[in-house]
Amino acid sequence: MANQKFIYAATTCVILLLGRWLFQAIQWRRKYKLPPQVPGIPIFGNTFQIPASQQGPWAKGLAEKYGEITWVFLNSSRVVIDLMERRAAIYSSRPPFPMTQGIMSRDSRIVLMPYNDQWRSVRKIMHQILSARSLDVFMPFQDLESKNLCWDYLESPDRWWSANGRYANSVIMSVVFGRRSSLDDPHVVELFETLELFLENQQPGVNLVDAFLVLDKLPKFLQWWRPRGNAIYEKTAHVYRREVDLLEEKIKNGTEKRCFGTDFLLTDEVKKMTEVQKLFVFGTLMEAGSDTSRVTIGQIIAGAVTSPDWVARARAELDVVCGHNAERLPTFEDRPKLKYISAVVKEGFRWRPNIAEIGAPTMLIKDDEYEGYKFPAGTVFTWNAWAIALSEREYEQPERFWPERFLNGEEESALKGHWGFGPGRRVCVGWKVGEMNVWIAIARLLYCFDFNEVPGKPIDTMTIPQITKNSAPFQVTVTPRSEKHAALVRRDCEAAVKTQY
Ligand code: HEM
Ligand SMILES: *[C@@H]1O[C@H](CO)[C@@H](O)[C@H](O)[C@H]1NC(C)=O
Ligand SMILES: CC(=O)N[C@H]1CO[C@H](CO)[C@@H](O)[C@@H]1O
Repeated sequence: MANQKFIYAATTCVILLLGRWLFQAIQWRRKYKLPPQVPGIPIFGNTFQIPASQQGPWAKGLAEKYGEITWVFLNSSRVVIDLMERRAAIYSSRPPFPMTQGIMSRDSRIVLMPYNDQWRSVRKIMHQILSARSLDVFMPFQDLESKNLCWDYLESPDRWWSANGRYANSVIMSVVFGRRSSLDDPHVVELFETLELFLENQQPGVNLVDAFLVLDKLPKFLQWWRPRGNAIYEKTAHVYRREVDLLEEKIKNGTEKRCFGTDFLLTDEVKKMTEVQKLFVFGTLMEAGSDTSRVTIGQIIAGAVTSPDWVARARAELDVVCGHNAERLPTFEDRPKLKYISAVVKEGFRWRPNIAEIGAPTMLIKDDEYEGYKFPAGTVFTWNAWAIALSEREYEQPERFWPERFLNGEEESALKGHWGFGPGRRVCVGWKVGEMNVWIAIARLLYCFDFNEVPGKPIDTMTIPQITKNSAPFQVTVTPRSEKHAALVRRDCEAAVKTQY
């Protein structure tokens, strides 16, 4: 009986709230002029029609059907530049996400923070460690860890995906915590699990309350998603806290290695933060710094397998610089002579936008007009990453992995010519570090290894899954280019594997 009463009360609340929301939505639509809307189920709009995965192709179809600006999706670079970059002052906030940001992140994940002082102060901290000035700090770690990566590809070719994850994670762990991570490190596995939980829950349509903010007004005990959100928060905080605790213990013991974390823990900024805010600064660096690089390296390998023509041209360049007989590994100093590799990396970021297939939503904070449309404050915008990257209006032969398109004198401007790191003021704060992670890894892997399709397991590059529970998103065989290349890896990479801190 009590149970029935509860359900009755909950249903009534939901109906009342949605009714009021619908009434307000109708009034609101009379006041503004919006681009064509996507037809959907009344009240629930498009939420239920957004597929749980493969949103990229879905959103591209949408963009083709409903014009240059849909309510949310900006489907050309021109419009992304006009709004999200030129008018960044009002297009850089985030809509509220009561589940993923509120409950799961205790309002402390920078990527979902509104455009406010809290965002500015966290962004500043991250910028200090990730910006161009600190590249000298990253480079030696990227050098060492990418040697370890080559070693793993040689010794455990079946675990190439875990090796990518270890590589990217170990670079950021070294800089932030002063410690390396090992292949199949359970802490790394768990970190990727918590990240995937976040990404999964961030998919449109997964959490009703994030699409219908009105549900957030339900009394807490009626919010059926809350216990699940709290459990995810606990798991996430535990994974972050474990690393921070370990570092603090080393500092207490006087056995720490100087790193970003040791400096950061002594700053005034950290003293102004709550414990949770502090954890999420560290946690975001670990998460954002690891997954994106492992995915991009994977995408480029998929590009190498499915269109080997460009690999031959990349190798020709590498061989001129490093020798035709596996004389030495490419290094960062070779960069001016390896323009083609820089173009390969840019093409990797463009070719199949990763993580943000449909961009990341930003919220307009002031009424605005653009090309005859009137947008109210609160409208949500996103750059339609997949649609733009694969549009013939933007790129010649967009579906082709074709590094030549970026051999245009701007090879070293990693942000130009694609939206892989996002637009405007919310642009990825770690773009330079991410780009260098991918660059040195790809230069060395292409020089030393062949990548081929596994017979009977062709790679469908349009549907490579983004959330894979720590297993490889596709299959590939990895073999050294020659016995000499294998010998080079053994000779030059073993010391890196043995290095400990
Ligand atoms: C290698 C490839 C990487 C790619 C493709 C990538 C991509 C992105 C994208 C698309 C966004 C959202 C941008 C927007 O909302 O407009 C983003 C944000 C962010 N990225 Fe990256 N990222 C990469 C590497 C990194 C690294 C290495 C770090 C840090 C160690 C990092 C930290 C962040 C942070 C903190 C944000 C949130 C920024 C904010 O909201 O102000 N990323 N990244
Ligand atoms: C710190 O010192 C204590 C006592 O000597 C020891 O048990 C602990 O393992 C040390 N912790 C670290 C992280 O080195
Ligand atoms: C890239 C893309 O899909 N562009 C479309 C954007 O919308 C206009 C209509 O306004 C279409 O003509 C484009 O094809």
